[in-house]
Amino acid sequence: MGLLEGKKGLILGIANQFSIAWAITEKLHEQGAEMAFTHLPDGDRPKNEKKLRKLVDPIGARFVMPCDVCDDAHIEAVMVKAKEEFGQIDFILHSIAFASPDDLTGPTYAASRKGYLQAMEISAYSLLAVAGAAKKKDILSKHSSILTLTYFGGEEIIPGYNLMGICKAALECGVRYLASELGPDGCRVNAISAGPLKTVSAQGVGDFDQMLALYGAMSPMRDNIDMEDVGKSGLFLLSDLSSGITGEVVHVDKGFSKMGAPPADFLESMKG
Ligand code: 0WD
Repeated sequence: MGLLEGKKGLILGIANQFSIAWAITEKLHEQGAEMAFTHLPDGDRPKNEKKLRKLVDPIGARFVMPCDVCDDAHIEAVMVKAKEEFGQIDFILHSIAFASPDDLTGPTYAASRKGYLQAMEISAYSLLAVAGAAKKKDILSKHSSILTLTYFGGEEIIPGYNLMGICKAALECGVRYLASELGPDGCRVNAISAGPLKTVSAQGVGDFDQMLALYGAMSPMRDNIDMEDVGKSGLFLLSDLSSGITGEVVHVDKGFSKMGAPPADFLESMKG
């Protein structure tokens, strides 16, 4: 029997097959989870819905709905549908972030007020909004788990991560407050702080290839993570295997964030 047999959940943030949320979804599906999915609303051409359906229809998506997390009515509609379809849910995966390139690529002191607010709304506030809407509809089961995705640039300075680092700091703090507020209902809230992975969102972050090279050379494992690594950790945090863990930011980064100085072989390679 799968780890998630009989468990139901919502997945927010699959853009395509390279999305982190898809890697986690595949693991959840292997373990028997039943899931529903949201995508960014489409304009005239249904490309987001189409890309998502191509992935999730074959694994038995219970429903697929548009949801712009900037719109409370969209979030509410998803929760209403989830209640109709599932009654209660056992997990929510929030794998969403956005900052406009104009505001992301410059120094943080040059970010526009509007860009800052938009990035914060989509990348940090949305977790509170989604968790709040689920609580209001009373759809979280007594042993539920909410998981979001963050990055080390929210804890320490990562040149190029800029405004998104500020958003991730807020998101991680939100994880802790939500954990304390939803804990009495039996709901756990955690984040995975993932090492760099080539996805659509990652393309907006400066010097991405250099970052991959740095992780490969400097991390304790001298390696980068892959989708399998993040998928398995997502499964762990959304399942009962992590029943004692809440309010945590779990680093899935081959240990990069634990290094206080470069290892000797890295320094040696700099000489050559
Ligand atoms: O290296 C990486 N890729 C890392 C990503 C390292 C560490 C953390 N992360 C985080 C990201 O910051 C994000 O929070 O993981 C999360 C997922 O990122 P991803 O899988 O790298 O990115 P992607 O496949 O682009 O999915 C993010 C999605 C959006 O995709 P697009 O490409 O269409 O922007 O977030 C969704 C959208 O599907 N999204 C929204 N969903 C609802 N409402 C909104 C919105 N307003 N804006 C973006």
